[in-house]
Amino acid sequence: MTLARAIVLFALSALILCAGAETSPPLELPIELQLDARALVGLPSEKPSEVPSEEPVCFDDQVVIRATISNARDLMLLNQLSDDPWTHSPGIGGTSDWRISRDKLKVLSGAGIAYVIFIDDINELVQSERDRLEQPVEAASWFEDFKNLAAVNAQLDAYVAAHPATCKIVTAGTSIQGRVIRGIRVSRHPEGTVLPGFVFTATQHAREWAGTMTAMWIVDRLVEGDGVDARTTAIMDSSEVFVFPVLNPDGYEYTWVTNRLWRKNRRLNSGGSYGVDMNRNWGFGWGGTGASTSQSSETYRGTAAFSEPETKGFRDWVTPRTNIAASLDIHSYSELLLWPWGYTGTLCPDQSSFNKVGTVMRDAIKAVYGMDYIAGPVSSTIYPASGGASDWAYGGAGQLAYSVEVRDLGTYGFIMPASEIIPNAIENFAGIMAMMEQSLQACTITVVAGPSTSIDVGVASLVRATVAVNVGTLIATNPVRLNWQVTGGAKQTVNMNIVGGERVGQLPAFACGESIAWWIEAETNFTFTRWPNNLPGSTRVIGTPLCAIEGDFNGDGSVDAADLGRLLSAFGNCFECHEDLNDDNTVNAEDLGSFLLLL
Ligand code: 0X9
Ligand code: ZN
Repeated sequence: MTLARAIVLFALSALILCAGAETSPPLELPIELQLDARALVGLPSEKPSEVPSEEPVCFDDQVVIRATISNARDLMLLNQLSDDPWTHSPGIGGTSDWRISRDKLKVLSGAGIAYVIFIDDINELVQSERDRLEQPVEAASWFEDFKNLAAVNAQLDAYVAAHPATCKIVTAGTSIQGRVIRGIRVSRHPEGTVLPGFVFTATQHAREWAGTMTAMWIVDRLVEGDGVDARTTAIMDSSEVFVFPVLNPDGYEYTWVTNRLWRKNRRLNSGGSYGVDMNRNWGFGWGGTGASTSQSSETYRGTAAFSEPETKGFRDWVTPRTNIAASLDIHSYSELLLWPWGYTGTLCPDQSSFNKVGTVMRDAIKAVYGMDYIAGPVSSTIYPASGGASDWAYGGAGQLAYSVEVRDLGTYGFIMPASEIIPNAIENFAGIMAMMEQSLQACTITVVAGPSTSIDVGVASLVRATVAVNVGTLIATNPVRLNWQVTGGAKQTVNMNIVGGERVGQLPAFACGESIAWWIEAETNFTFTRWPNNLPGSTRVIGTPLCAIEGDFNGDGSVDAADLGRLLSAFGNCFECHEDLNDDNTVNAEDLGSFLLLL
């Protein structure tokens, strides 16, 4: 083949590889600025409908810049010049990243807007990633390169097949195009066990592929580390973990097939444009600042809170799972660790807890490779954004809800090199472990006084404990509870009231030969902590001596009126209880008759 012919073929293949203008519509300005911005450049109030392209979208002659926004005019101008802000709703006085045609750069310069080119040829980056992914190479690890939806789903199935005792597929509804929103439950305990839960979600924003891989890494580390690594084993001992690697499956598929830089879901809006920004559609503070009412906007909030089947499906899956202590919604890029609120600049009621746990997470991330994630509330750390997932997960579902923007810092943005998948996942998993460990230590329960292994028959025992709250706040009603269970009997609970700075409760008197399991629970707005160990089913066991004299239920050495009282109050069904003298599992007139002969 001659060189000329090769060049022609190459050019043709490039034409076939992708076609059409890019389809991402520009970000809308805040509502109050929208009309002015449009009027400024003589645009109508709504943009023309997007024509969906079947061919892969090209990004010819486009660059990604980081611009310094000095005033509202700069922001309006960038919104008019760029079809795709990569960092959203940038504040005045800060910098933000934009994908923009190279020929528009001179307009920016002319307007005195300072910028730096971060990605000189975004089309080249997208095309070379595409070429690479079309020719998959034999890899040592599943995590060596990005994976499409089918591969993600197959890998979830593979985890279940390899670890059937700990992994199970869970589903949270169906996308607008009918794809099932799949997740995986990882736990050593059967479903329905009372235990704290954690939820990890990724890829609400279709193009944020680094998040998908980070979520899959969580599953991988949990199943591989269980029984091998002490900290992972401890998490598996005490909790259940849910991972949903792709919350926006339609959008994700679309980024693999058609438009690598697609962000929203794939709803066909009434005006003909596509997509609702799922992370503006959640129903806590929905409809406020930092979300657009314009259908074509990259931050379009949808027609109502939870108008989208993806957000609604996930809400309906989460709502009954009140045991979920903490969650993390994974995005890219910018290396930020964020918490509520996004919809308002006001600090949330649990700011100090979010800050405390968030700081441990940030430090854990940094300890791995020195990456310095900035941690803080969404609104003040990046920008106000209403309708975000973590605002709902905290405000609507009571979780210690974080979101993270993983690597990088803009060098490649959404097109993160494959070589960064594993390091990025490793450092974020360190933060995730910290999040789970901190949440599990929500309260420190210390027993000051209580029965030891054996107690006297017929004597009540006092339990005194101190409860220090580390994360969250104790719930208003009965937050600290003393529980016990006589072998074969039903669980009993009393509230532990505050007496002199301690929590005090009383175990009742037990009869001869009874064995009792007891434990303490402290409940915060996020989770509950259990003593003696913070593990499902953990108890302290005590016993009573076997009484020598039949009918001496309280073990005081004589069969008397007090024992008669105990027998009468035990009337009814009773499994292996002492008062059941003829062992027929009921205390009734027959036992009374026998007892009267013993008096
Ligand atoms: O704007 C967003 O939705 C997120 N940034 S991104 O570049 N990935 O689009 C930030 C989300 C912050 N979290 C909440 N608003 N809850
Ligand atoms: Zn995102």
